Amino acid sequence: MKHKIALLADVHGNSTALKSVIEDSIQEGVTDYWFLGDLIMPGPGTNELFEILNDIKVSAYVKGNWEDSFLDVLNKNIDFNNATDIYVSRLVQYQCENLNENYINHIKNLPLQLTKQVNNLSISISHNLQNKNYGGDLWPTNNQKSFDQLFEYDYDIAIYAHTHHQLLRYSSNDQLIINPGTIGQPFFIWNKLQSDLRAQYAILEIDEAGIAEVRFKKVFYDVEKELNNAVSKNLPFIDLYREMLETGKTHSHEIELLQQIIDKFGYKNEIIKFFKKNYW
Ligand SMILES: [Mn+2]
Repeated sequence: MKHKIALLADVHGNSTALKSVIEDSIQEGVTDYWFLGDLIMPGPGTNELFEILNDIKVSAYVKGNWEDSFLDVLNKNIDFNNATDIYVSRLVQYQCENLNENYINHIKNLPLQLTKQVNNLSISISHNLQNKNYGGDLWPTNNQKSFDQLFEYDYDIAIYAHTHHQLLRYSSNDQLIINPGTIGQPFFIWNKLQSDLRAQYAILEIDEAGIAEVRFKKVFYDVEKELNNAVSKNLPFIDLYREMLETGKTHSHEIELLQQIIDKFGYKNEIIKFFKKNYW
């Protein structure tokens, strides 16, 4: 039997980009969808993102580091004097004010890794490493040894995401590694590539003979529409979101800039109030 699987990852709250990718995948005649994590934040998307995944009957969803950041804030596992923690907490507050409880529970129950058997191929799906969904271990330019960590078990193919870079390479033993890139948050360090910030995904086709095709795609979406969506929903840190979508640049670790925004909008006090409510 022929399987045509769309590999989706790193939506980061961008429902406009996700919708464009789904439309493209339907035209491609995709038969299955796997999602590799980082669905929400910092963009404005909330329930509609989960509804889209339900509509397309996603058959795999593994937990990204942003889903874990979401859960860390729910567990109040944050430092009030750390600007990045306040940034993430304010985004989680936005989610909690919008997100249905069943979707919050969905996030709580996500696995770090899934194994799929397609025809005779064993395929591992994880956000980053199978037991670690954060960190820079699998950055595209890292050494072979880092990538070989994906094959502690005898998988034929390992699929990961997290680095927001489309990639195809092999393990030392010639097993296949695929990264479908990012739907909602593309960026490139090399200037000339940076100008193309279309939504990314990949299609993996497996037939009776084996791996028939791996195809990396880029899909246009309406950035203005997504930014208008963010404005209408009063997304916190919207200027950072705008800059990210327009230029690919992120500032979530620039403490001084974050602190200025936090002070300007009084976000720290909002977080303190939010934690007192404790309604999840
Ligand atoms: Mn990630």
